[in-house]
Amino acid sequence: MAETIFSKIIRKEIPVDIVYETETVLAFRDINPQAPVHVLIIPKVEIPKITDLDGKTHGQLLGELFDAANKIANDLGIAEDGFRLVFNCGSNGGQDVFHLHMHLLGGRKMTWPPG
Ligand code: DGP
Repeated sequence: MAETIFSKIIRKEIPVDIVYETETVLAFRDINPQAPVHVLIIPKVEIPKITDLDGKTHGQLLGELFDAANKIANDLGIAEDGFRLVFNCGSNGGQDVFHLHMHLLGGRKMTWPPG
């Protein structure tokens, strides 16, 4: 699959507000925030979507995405009140950018069911 805008963000060709970075993971504020805190947490390796994952190959990386979410939630002061993590997958899931990403949403009370 062709690379997405997130590859350019990883290469720092497009400026974003980075909140966390390691060798394998990048997290930055969403351009179209749906909550007071809305951060995208992505692997630097190109994986289009959830259905391209398998636990044996990607277990470590997935753990690092969740570690990042916990650290960012703490750093941005939303850990105690709670937050929501979302992976959209495919067109019915509402995925627009086909580079795996976790949405971290917080700073307000979330509603359920999601739209
Ligand atoms: P999804 O619909 O799950 O594929 O979410 C993609 C998100 O990516 C969407 O909330 C907007 C965000 N996004 C797309 N392009 C950019 C960009 O250039 N910069 C930033 N910061 N976010 C972007």
